[in-house]
Amino acid sequence: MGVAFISSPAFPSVFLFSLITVCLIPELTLAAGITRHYKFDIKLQNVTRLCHTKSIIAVNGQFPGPRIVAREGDHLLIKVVNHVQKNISIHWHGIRQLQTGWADGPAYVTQCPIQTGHSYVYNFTIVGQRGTLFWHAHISWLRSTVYGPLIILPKHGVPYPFTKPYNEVPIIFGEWWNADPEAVITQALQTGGGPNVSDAYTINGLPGPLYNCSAKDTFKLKVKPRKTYLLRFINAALNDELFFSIANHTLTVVEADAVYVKPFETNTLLIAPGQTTNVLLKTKPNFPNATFFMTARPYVTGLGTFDNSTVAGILEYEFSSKTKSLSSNISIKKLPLFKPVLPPLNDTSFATNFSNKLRSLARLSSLLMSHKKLTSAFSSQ
Ligand SMILES: *[C@@H]1O[C@H](CO)[C@@H](O)[C@H](O)[C@H]1NC(C)=O
Ligand SMILES: *[C@@H]1O[C@H](CO)[C@@H](O)[C@H](O)[C@H]1NC(C)=O
Ligand SMILES: *[C@@H]1O[C@H](CO)[C@@H](O)[C@H](O)[C@H]1NC(C)=O
Ligand SMILES: *[C@@H]1O[C@H](CO)[C@@H](O)[C@H](O)[C@H]1NC(C)=O
Ligand SMILES: *[C@@H]1O[C@H](CO)[C@@H](O)[C@H](O)[C@H]1NC(C)=O
Ligand SMILES: *[C@@H]1O[C@H](CO)[C@@H](O)[C@H](O)[C@H]1NC(C)=O
Ligand SMILES: *[C@@H]1O[C@H](CO)[C@@H](O)[C@H](O)[C@H]1NC(C)=O
Ligand SMILES: *[C@@H]1O[C@H](CO)[C@@H](O)[C@H](O)[C@H]1NC(C)=O
Ligand SMILES: *[C@@H]1O[C@H](CO)[C@@H](O)[C@H](O)[C@H]1NC(C)=O
Ligand SMILES: *[C@@H]1O[C@H](CO)[C@@H](O)[C@H](O)[C@H]1NC(C)=O
Ligand SMILES: *[C@@H]1O[C@H](CO)[C@@H](O)[C@H](O)[C@H]1NC(C)=O
Ligand SMILES: [Cu+2]
Repeated sequence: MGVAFISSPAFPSVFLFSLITVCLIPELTLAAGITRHYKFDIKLQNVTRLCHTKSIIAVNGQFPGPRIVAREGDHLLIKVVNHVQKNISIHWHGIRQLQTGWADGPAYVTQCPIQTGHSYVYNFTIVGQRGTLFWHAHISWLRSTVYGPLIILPKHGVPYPFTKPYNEVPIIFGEWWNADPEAVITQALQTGGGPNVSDAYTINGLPGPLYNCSAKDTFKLKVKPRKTYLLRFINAALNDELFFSIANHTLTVVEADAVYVKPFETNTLLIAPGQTTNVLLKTKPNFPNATFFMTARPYVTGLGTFDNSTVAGILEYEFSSKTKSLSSNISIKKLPLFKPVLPPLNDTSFATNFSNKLRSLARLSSLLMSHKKLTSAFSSQ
């Protein structure tokens, strides 16, 4: 839209610009958000995966950690209390931190880490962002267990620019090590070799039925037919880009990194570590007498060793009460029913295609959004 102003005659463009400035600024200042308070107690927690019980560092006894939910324009005050024998800091991944750089969180970059027995209050405002982001520890490899969703809803009264979802579900990818991840990175730094790879990928902390001793730790997404679900994807894996797909279902990408994108359909997502994306899932019109696998595994082209395993979760249609008895018979034992086909681990053409599409549609959408804002500001005069 900048181009349109430049190409119009000088006087009207100056006039239009000042008019827009006049009507946009009050909008920005009046829509002040509320202050939301959270407390994060960082403690040890026993967790068992793949038949290994470990003491991990976790927030408020939860793995993955608690959800932060706020609206665009809200202020967040998050008190982080460190009860463990490690220095720690929390990064609010993707938050722009306009004029609050010290609240960003990377240890030794924007702050000294929070030491054992100490606390720190992160104080920042969410400006001009809405969608899904996440938070995680930002020192050494503590982010392997210290992470959780940061959900930013649009301002009050502002709808999503897509079908209102029936339900919203965060889907967080992570990695699980049977060993202590701190020992893994310490060893790698000492030897100079690549760090040992993870033993599993996880969906919402659960490795799923394709790993040994893991079927009971499977993420299940229970859905009703003929509904639209908003899936809030977060890749909190340490270093791996991941392909993801749900058997027999198409996904519609509507947002990436807290920026709306012009919606596009795909059977497979590619999500880089640290990236987030919102996706609509339209469920089938009739209850299919089946469950569906959703799987993720990495996209890799390098030569080093990597975790090439596959995490699976299950998409399950909820039965009506009439068929309840049948529902109890559909168990993990009867799997697999339908499995998605993911691209080969080294499918660079898919990866390039997907990233280019995402980037160009995000740019297009932000142009359209700002154009819409300007025209509505103008027509309201
Ligand atoms: C974890 O398990 C160990 C060994 O069973 C136990 O001593 C410890 O208290 C547990 N820690 C927590 C936080 O529950
Ligand atoms: C913890 O942080 C303090 C302050 O930055 C530093 O002096 C200390 O060496 C750190 N401890 C460890 C184990 O890194
Ligand atoms: C948070 O920051 C705002 C603005 O910078 C300030 O007015 C407020 O007092 C701070 N709150 C706390 C609890 O530090
Ligand atoms: C890394 O893997 C090697 C080979 O399997 C093993 O000997 C070593 O103990 C592992 N390191 C850690 C920290 O688990
Ligand atoms: C699972 O266990 C079986 C039998 O113990 C073994 O052959 C197989 O390699 C294991 N699979 C994985 C993924 O660890
Ligand atoms: C799922 O897809 C497979 C392979 O394309 C097809 O054979 C099967 O009928 C589909 N099932 C459902 C319930 O859509
Ligand atoms: C649903 O599956 C059950 C168990 O596999 C089968 O007995 C039943 O006939 C199926 N119903 C339909 C409508 O396909
Ligand atoms: C995964 O990696 C292991 C160990 O490097 C290798 O033996 C196996 O063939 C690989 N599997 C796939 C599907 O690439
Ligand atoms: C469920 O399974 C049990 C035993 O496995 C069987 O007795 C029962 O008839 C099944 N119910 C349905 C509705 O298929
Ligand atoms: C991808 O890996 C396969 C083996 O799994 C290999 O045959 C193929 O050449 C690789 N493609 C690229 C572009 O590296
Ligand atoms: C790349 O995207 C184009 C346009 O969306 C599509 O026609 C083509 O099949 C895609 N190629 C791959 C390898 O996915
Ligand atoms: Cu981060």
